[in-house]
Amino acid sequence: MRGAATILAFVLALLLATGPSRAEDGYDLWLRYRPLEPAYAKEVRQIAPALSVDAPPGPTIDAATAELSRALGIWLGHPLALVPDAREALQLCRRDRPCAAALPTLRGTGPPGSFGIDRVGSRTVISAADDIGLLYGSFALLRHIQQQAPLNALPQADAPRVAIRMLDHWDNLDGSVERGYAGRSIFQWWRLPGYVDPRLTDYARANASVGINAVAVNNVNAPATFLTPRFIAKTRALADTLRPYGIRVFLSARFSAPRDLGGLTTADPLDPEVQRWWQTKADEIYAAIPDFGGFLVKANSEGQPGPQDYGRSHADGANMLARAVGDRGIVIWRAFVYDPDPAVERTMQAYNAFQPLDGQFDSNVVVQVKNGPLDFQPREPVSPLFGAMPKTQLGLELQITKEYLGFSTHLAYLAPLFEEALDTGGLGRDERATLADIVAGGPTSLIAGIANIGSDRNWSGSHFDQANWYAFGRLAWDPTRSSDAIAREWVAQSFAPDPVLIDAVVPMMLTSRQTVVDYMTPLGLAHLMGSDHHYGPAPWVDDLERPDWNPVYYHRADADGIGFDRTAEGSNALGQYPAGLAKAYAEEGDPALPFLLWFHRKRWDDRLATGRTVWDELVVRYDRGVAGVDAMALQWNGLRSRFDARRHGEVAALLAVQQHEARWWRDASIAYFQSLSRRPLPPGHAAPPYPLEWYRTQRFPEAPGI
Ligand code: BDP
Repeated sequence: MRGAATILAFVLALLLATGPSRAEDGYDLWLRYRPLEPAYAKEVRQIAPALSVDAPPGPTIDAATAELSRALGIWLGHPLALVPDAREALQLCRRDRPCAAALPTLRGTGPPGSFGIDRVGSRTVISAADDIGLLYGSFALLRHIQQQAPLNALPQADAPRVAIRMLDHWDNLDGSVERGYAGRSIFQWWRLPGYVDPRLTDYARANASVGINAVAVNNVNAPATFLTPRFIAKTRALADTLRPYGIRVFLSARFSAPRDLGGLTTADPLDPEVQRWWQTKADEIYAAIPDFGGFLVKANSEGQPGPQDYGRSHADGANMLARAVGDRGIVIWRAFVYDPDPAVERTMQAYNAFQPLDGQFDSNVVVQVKNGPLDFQPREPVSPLFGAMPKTQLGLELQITKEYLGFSTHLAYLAPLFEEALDTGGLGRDERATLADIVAGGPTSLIAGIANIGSDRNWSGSHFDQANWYAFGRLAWDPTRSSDAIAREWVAQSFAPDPVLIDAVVPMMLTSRQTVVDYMTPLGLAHLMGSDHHYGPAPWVDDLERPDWNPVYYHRADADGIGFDRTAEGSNALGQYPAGLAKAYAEEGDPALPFLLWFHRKRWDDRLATGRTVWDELVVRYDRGVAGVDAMALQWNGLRSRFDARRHGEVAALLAVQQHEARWWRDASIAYFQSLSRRPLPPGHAAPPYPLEWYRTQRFPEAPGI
């Protein structure tokens, strides 16, 4: 009878979960808490039949309790009971409480947010030194259960390796999102502070579930309006909503604010009045938001004001703001800058501007460097600044939104891109140190990602783009995690813990970024996208204001050959790297040739390690990219029965768009490069269906994200 009742309850739960009221629209992200296999559910009921809390009451404990109740309420088949007696219960145990005395080891001690999960007799104990550790531990337990991972593997401990794990929203005052492909901004500035969209609590839950603990809520290209009292009140409402989830709020600050708002005639960082203005402004913000994270600044870049307007250095500007903030927070100063002299090679400009300033930044300044020296391309070598500023706290900036990788229409799982950067070794004085080593550790260590989150029901514009938000958080917490392991846990939680499904989808995800590289920017090419909106191919563009904004600047193709000579004979950007890494980057013996045309100029007929000529290899790569998308679409369509209809159909529709656009990229690029190379296509490779002129005249003024 009991067995029958259990099965009935399971079937009912399944019906409830999959019925029309719970259609899978992606809103729940990876926090779906769907019914478990009956045998596994039974084990879960044994290890967590009720909840007991030994921690002082507070909003973060409430958040943990609410999350556990939400999930276990489904899995137990009845509401989770809160019990005072911890025997036979799941327990939240703060380590300064009596409950900790019985813990076998002090597992999970470490920086803020560290936690342990132990079985102690018949208790399951999530323990931590702070409330946020208890919340993170709760999410870790739920992640484990959602994957139906063995419960005897539960003793676990985890500690973040990076202190500040941050999302940068490029969200504007008017609700638009720069480089946003998932709808409007989730921050409804006009309705704040009176009305805070309940959706923001779900946003906070999702972030906390992967360890994200900081957000900059406005675009780096921000007007000073965000620093007015009206907007400080709005930001405070956001901070109050996010705080229980351990998330601190930052604001992008416009460097000219003392002039724009304060009526001063200058924003010179060495001017005492300017310094006073920022000090007063910082005090005003901290009075409203005591745990305000600090300022994020884009200065002297793409038209933004900065200290160089007054003949001062980036260090002068950053330190002035850092002193206004004091020990209450930090200043994140972006290294994405341009040299006023466009004759300086583009990829060398940030290094030239910042490396000489090493040692001049105050201790609460973090210099935030994009992963590559150019601009979030599908593939770039690592920025040479990493390792070259040992006396400066450097943070890593990644782009989660796919400005240059097909918006939210193309399937590209970005963890392999992030991982490729993080695993790069030979950057610092210690040859063995990787980028992950350089970035991790210390109280102001920072990894930031440009968010891909918007008002779309599914948050990220497509279901697979949720994986990039997820993977970013998991890697920011521990930059040594593998992209494969992250994909596996994401698929299990977001779709189902079904090994057949996981083994089919994960390889697809893992190759998807290389596929994009192949059909957009093969062999180390970069920046071939349409002007401004960056949608689609435009390798022919040569008329923009600065030479280094033009695609022709980057590929340098002509009748003789293609590629950018960045060796000692050329711009010598290679010289900005330590010798070992420079040698690896210049390597031409490996048939993968990831950076061939980034560092070398080649003649069309030069023979490569693949055995083909440069021209033939280029064509082969474009076609490999197209074939890669076709393979994904085929694989996905064959999996229909394993997925809910709605999400399967939405992904299939986007893959069809990607098939179309990959061909467009391939055809336009080949048509253009062939007009220069004048070589025939290798046998078996089809000619583009339209003449070059057709591709050149396509216009997309309505493309999103500008
Ligand atoms: C570029 C984007 C631009 C950003 C800029 C930045 O196209 O929208 O403002 O980066 O990072 O890639 O500041």
